[in-house]
Amino acid sequence: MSYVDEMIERVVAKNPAEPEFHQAVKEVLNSLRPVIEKNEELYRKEALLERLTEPERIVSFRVPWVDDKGQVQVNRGYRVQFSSAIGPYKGGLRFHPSVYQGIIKFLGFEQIFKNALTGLPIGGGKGGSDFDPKGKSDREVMAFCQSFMTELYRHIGADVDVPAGDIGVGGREIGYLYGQYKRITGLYEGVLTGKGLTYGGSLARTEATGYGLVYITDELLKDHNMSLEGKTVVISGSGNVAIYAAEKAQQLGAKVVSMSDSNGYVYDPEGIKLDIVKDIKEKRRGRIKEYAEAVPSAKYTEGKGVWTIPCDIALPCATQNELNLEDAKALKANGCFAVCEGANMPTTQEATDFIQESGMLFLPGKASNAGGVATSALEMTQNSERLSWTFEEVDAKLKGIMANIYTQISRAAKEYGHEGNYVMGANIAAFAKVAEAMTAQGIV
Ligand code: NDP
Ligand code: 2IT
Repeated sequence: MSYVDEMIERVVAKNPAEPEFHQAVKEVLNSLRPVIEKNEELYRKEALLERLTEPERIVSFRVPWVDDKGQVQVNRGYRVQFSSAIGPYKGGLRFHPSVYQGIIKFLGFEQIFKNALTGLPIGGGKGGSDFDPKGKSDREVMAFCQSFMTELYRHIGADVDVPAGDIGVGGREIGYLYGQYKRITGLYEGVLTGKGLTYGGSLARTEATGYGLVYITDELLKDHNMSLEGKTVVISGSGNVAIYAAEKAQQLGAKVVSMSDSNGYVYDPEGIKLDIVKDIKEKRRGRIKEYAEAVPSAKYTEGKGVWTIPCDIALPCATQNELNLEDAKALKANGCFAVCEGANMPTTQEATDFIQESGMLFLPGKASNAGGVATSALEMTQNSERLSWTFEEVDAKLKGIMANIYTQISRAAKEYGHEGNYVMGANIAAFAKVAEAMTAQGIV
């Protein structure tokens, strides 16, 4: 049996009941086949793939807190420190009721490769909790964050492991987490990114993931002699990534006609008015349904179905496996020609295969959403030199990083005879860097 097939069997057997982790590992290993086959003997001897798929460390901990009624609640917290081959562990924290070890491991595994593509010295990690911030008061969120950090602080540090936001973790949560870290350790250091601008945050970090997604989509289109100008775009989600993807797409001349949340989606043929979405989501923490109540041209539909809206370009920016084979077929039938992932693994494997086989363009999240973590790394740099760069400086660097990622992944795909297969290109280019660093550092 080939080394890759052996490894896939081993990962499934050793990590039972973690389907998202299996899915992420299979996608990476399957696309690495041509590289692994070339060096099979060496990699087997070094157990490179065994080491790559085994996290360096996982911590799981109790998070007790008191709700507004005086009732004690208990959640479970996680931090997966997956790989420090190319730098300190780096990756977000997700607070969502669906969080369990398998989700954090899939995200941490993806993060290794994504971070490698940024060209910056950051390793792969991820963490979070099954805590649901939805409907909680600010005091409850603070109580949870303080309790979470009271355990997490001992595992992290500016040169050790630097968490940030993800689903359910935005500026408010990062603030509470940072305050508690500082209180316990007495250190004012860049231990978290996505911080507020008054206490060490970087300009453009809030916008970075969404902007970066659109910058690399623009690179992809340019390479295929097209542009965003006049294109119709459907975006799922209405959180941090979705909002700033919509903003940049509009700035570049596209028309965004739809956004969603876990309850349903809105369709606005006149183009989404982002100030209204921002007011609902960023200020009032409301539901996307309220958009249709405020905008007469918009229609709200309960449930999934955002991918049935005709568009040229689809940007899934909500969560894993939100775009399945049926959705992909609907997009294709309606004339969509490009799917670029803003979320982590939003497209199922079957849908990805269909999209690629049917000749649509496809950018995998580990390349196309890397602008967020790249800008986090720029925040770390600014914290280390105790300086703050201007918005324009950070944005220009982000744009350069996204262009460089596009060049790397398209070149790697071509080199291995799979031109236009950016999944293979991303995995191969990222693996080359991580594998070289692992080999150089010996058996650790
Ligand atoms: P937010 O919490 O800001 O927004 C998440 C959005 O996705 C919300 O609209 C939410 O709807 C929706 N959503 C979440 N879970 C589900 C679900 N199970 N089903 C349907 N809709 C869902 O998160 P982000 O925008 O930060 O993250 C979105 C995606 O982007 C995630 O996959 C994340 O891992 C990825 N990502 C984020 C980066 C960042 O910098 N923030 C960087 C790179 C990737 P609702 O409010 O109803 O829950
Ligand atoms: O998935 C991701 O890359 C993030 N949630 C951002 C991680 C970070 O450290 O900025």
